[in-house]
Amino acid sequence: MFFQKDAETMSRRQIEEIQLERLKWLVDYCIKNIPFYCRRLESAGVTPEKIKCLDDIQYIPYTTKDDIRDNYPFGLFGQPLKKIVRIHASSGTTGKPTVVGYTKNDLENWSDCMARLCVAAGATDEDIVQIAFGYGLFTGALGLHYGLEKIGATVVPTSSGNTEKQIMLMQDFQTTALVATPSYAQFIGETAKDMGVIDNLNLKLGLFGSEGCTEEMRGQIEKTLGLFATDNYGMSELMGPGVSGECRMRCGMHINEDHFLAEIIDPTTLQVLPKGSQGELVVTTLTKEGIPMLRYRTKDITKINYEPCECGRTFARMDKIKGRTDDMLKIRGVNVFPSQIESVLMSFDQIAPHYQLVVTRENFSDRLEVKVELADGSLLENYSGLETLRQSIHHNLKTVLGIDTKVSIVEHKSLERFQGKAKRIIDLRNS
Ligand code: DLL
Repeated sequence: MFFQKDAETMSRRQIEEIQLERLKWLVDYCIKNIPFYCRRLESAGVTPEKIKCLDDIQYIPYTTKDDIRDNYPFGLFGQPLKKIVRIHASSGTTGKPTVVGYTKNDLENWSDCMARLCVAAGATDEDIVQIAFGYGLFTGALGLHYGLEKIGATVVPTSSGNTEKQIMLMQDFQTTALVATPSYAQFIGETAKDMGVIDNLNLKLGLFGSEGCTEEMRGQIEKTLGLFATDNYGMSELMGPGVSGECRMRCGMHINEDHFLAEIIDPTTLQVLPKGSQGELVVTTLTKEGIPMLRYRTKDITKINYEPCECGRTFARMDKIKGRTDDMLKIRGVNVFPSQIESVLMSFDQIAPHYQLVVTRENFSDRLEVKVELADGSLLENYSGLETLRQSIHHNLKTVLGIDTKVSIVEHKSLERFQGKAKRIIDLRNS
């Protein structure tokens, strides 16, 4: 099933032709409408005429989150506020949020992009969908909301939180699809089990995203909630959700390539890497008017496969996000991605899918503590069982990461649960 079959099954040549035409339009649009880009492009000697093929994108300088912050709040908007019909923002960990604006055309394109990915995931007009992303400045909830309405699904905008009520409605409405972060979906499953109502749920599909989730973690959530889950990727600066998402084959997230041009670069040398390499994802928005992005550095690590997919879609597929260049932990010089740790932990039945990573520095040396939570109380009184478990986790982590960690086992339900994106890393090295 397709939402816009003609676009979603174009040949590679057609995709590239559209991308080139739109890229030239974009450069012209940015020069005419956004003084910041006009200056940048002028000093790099870039004009629309200079863009003769897609590789010429390399003449265009990268844009970063700092550029958006430096132009806070509306400095990078391509249209006067009169033409901006919606504003969203992403909460940074420090300082001012990153503010983004949408024209009417942008909202139309956004809901089309989202509708494509929802249909690719298997959603239909028969679905009753509970949206458990937080509504508000975060793009997740309204992004999915309009896409799902567009395909005729029945949208229930519960927002995040109030988990028991969420579960009550899920039973009463016989909700068939859940939109949430994987960590919140996991918490909903745990709560429904505790309430003794997990078997009353009628969920079939999970449209998850906005944070990383290993295959192992996804498998656990699917088992608990009895659904099939797809991963969806996006970011506020680029649009929100709707940039890419998995189809039923689940072999990569299809990028809406007629709206986004993706490149992979080496985050250190900033060189564009050959097709198929792993590196930092850089995205150029090809149709956005509100706040277009030229070669935006996402800091997300992935790789892109350009082979057509068995589902019939021809849009390239990006791998699950391996991590971010800035949440990659450097422990005694070794790069460690939280997703590697999650994969190891998920292979142990005795522990729950909740963990916390605490990094400290002692005597000028980094120390990584991995706190894991017991799945239930059965091992609590069994000291030697606990010690054997701790040693096996320690051993497997060492094999995968190549470094020593301190493994601490804590009681069931003692680690924090999340209603939005999980925050599992506590880095105390600079405090
Ligand atoms: O998280 C947009 C979104 C909402 C995507 C709902 C999917 C579903 P931001 O809050 O701006 O936007 O955060 C963007 O979240 O750079 C990634 O690091 C991370 N991220 C988003 N989706 C995924 C995913 C939304 N599927 C940042 N897997 C991005 C891993 C993800 N990380």
